[in-house]
Amino acid sequence: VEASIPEPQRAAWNKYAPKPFESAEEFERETVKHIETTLARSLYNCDELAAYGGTALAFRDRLVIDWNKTQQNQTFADQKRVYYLSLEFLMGRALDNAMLNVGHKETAKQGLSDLGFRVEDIITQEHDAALGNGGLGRLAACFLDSLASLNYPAWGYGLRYRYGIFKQEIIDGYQVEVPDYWLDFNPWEFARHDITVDIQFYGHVNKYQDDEGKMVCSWEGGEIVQAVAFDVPIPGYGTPTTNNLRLWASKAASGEFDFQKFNSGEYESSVADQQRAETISAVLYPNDNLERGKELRLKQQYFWCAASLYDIVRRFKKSKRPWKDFPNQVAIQLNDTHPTLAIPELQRILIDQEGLDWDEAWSIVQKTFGYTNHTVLPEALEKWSVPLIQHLLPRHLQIIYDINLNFLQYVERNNPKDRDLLGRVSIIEESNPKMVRMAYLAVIGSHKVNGVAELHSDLIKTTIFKDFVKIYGPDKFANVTNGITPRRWLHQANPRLSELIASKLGGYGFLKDLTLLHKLEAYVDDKDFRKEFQEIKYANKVRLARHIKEVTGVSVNPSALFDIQVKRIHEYKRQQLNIFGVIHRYLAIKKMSPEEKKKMTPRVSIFGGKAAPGYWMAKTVIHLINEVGRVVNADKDVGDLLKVIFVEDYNVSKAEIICPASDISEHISTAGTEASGTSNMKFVLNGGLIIGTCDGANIEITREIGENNIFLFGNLAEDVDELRHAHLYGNFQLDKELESVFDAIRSGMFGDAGQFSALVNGIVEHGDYYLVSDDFASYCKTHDMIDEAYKDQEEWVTKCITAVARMGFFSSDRCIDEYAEMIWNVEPLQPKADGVDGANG
Ligand code: GPQ
Repeated sequence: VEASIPEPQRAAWNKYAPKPFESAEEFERETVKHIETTLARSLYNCDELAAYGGTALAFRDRLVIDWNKTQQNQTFADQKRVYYLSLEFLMGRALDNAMLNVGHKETAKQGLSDLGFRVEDIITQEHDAALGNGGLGRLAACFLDSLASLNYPAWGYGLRYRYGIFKQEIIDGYQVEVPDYWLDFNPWEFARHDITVDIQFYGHVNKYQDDEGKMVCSWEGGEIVQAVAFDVPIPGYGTPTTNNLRLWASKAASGEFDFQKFNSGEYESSVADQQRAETISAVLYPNDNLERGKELRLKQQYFWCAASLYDIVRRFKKSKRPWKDFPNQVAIQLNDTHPTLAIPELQRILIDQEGLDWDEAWSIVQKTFGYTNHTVLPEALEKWSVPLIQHLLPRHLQIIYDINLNFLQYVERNNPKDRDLLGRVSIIEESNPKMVRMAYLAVIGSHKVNGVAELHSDLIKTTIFKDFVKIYGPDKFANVTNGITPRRWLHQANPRLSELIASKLGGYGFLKDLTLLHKLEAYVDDKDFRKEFQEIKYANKVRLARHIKEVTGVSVNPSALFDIQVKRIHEYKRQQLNIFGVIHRYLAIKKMSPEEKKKMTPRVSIFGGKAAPGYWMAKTVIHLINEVGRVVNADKDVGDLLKVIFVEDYNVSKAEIICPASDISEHISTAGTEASGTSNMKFVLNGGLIIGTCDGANIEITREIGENNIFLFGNLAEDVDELRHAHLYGNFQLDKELESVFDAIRSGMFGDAGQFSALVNGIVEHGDYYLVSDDFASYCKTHDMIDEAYKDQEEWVTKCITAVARMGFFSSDRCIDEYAEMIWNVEPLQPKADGVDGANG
């Protein structure tokens, strides 16, 4: 209240309060003004990038007005808020989404055309905000969109990396990583240089008696790094609610830039100190489903958790409520274990700084946090070495030990006969060095733990958290099946399909309530509807074919069956199964007579995805795909019957072109390994069918759309252990067809065979951990069925339309309502026209 304009002057203020543009003419005035003044460009110096800048700034102005009102409204309403802590937010581009959510895309289209530009060209000038690796980061972005669209008072908290996920170039068939410096021009963020938090590292713990004779701990010494807030507005669709994503950047603390050193001529080393502080938020770790235990990564995690909690606690304290109200005002969701340090950090704040008793504090902590698990893969479960935590965060290590002690005593009391249990569930793994098991800490410090698809949520209860189900009972564990935002993944990515649906459903209501799609089933036999549906798919394939031609030089026939697998390259996702299947197909075509060839369904096999820079096997798979493409695409015997394409640098904006263009997409992980998958949902929602294993959300997609509308194959999760055992100890026979594929690779058909030997040997000699051989026959057979099914275009389009109509469940709006009710206990807050009732009156 201190900093507000005094009552008598408010009339003057309100007279000049910004008015958002409404007409094309007003849009043009705003845009030209921004180009000339904010960007300092002119009539003679305005390219598409500058036009993008002006347009973005004009829309940003509108966004900011709503954003300010939303924040005022939320502050005054003073109700419970959600804080979504994620190390990754894979946002993609913002302008098109802002246009959709703010409205006025048509206005901008008209205005830009008056100025000599096309809105589609302007939109593609924007650099993707790629602060994430894959599904986990994109889920966080979809959730922010849904939280705002449903009017939940919610903030995201993350890191402002200077370098997002690397750009991928393919050079001579190999992946090459290029740094992604994306902040040259970013109109979507606001630096809040006045909102900073000092973050402490290293040092030691002092224990002493306070005035009342109570023992207290204080963490002292070490070094300080400053966190600076950067805020990004997150507009909702069909509502003025505009939430905040707060990203922290690291900076040397003000005392750190050492003027002593500076004056004594050690300028360089004082600047070096500064740079060292800035490296904390410099780069996103490019690993997906893998943790490597690097000190800088732990520093990132603590830096971000501590800054976010300081901010959340500061906001709560303004309300002057008693501490026991904290969990009624604050829900914090941990996106995987990456933010688990927030648990001991909140406990530390409450006991060391606010003087609460341990038990009182711990009860607040447990009620505040919820934890989402996104994987059961052992290599992805975070463990940090005790000596490292001791060194970097000495007080937190003590608190973790105390949490563990209390927990183990509780377990012991309730399970006095089970001696092994204590060792199994201890937060501390008794290895050398000892390790802190972050997932256990997250389970113990939260009131709810959820998986991301039904199978996955069942699996965590029977595998990694089995003992915890026994300790806490099953109700602590829940499922929230993932979803995607239909705004970006239907309307923006596939505007023609969205328009067609709207024309039948009487408007765009389905973008707010995706279950309305079920009404499309009434049109499944409608001739005109079917024809237009097919035309749209064809046009989307033409659009992708054009992109492929531009970047690879290869021409593909848009009438061929487009078979797409785009996602991070990982052995468990089994791109190797796909490319072996492609080789099998190629060998078959080579043996065909002209008559047989005539009966073949022409195919384009499209791959895309990044490999972690240190993941050698994944890089080998990329290399093999490119080598197969080089041979097959040049083979005159094959022609249009088969093309193999690797689309380089798969990211959110490429996905927006690729997902609407598939006939079949591949979701073929070894059963039990893919927690959910979300691109499966994007492809089906855009009118493509899928081939998949009984894994992750594929199972629920099947239940929703019907098993006649999906191509399932392969072994089940419950059989995986036994099959693996058989590979290692049983009498295992390699699949014969797969053997011929390996022979072809070994013959040098796709270049130097030595390059691919590890890939082949992993299956032939080293136990085939991902069961490629076990699933190969049913995979190939299923692809043959797909060829046949595709020949009957009438039946095919019936399947596609039916599937789209039944995808309503997979909206991220449904997920967010489930989290809100089951985990957060928060209510939406209806926006008010002026931000606050009566505040301007
Ligand atoms: N996921 Cl642990 C990631 O993208 N990165 C990770 O490090 C971990 C999980 C994915 C998971 O593999 C997918 O199956 C999920 O659909 C996705 O998280 C969102 O839950």
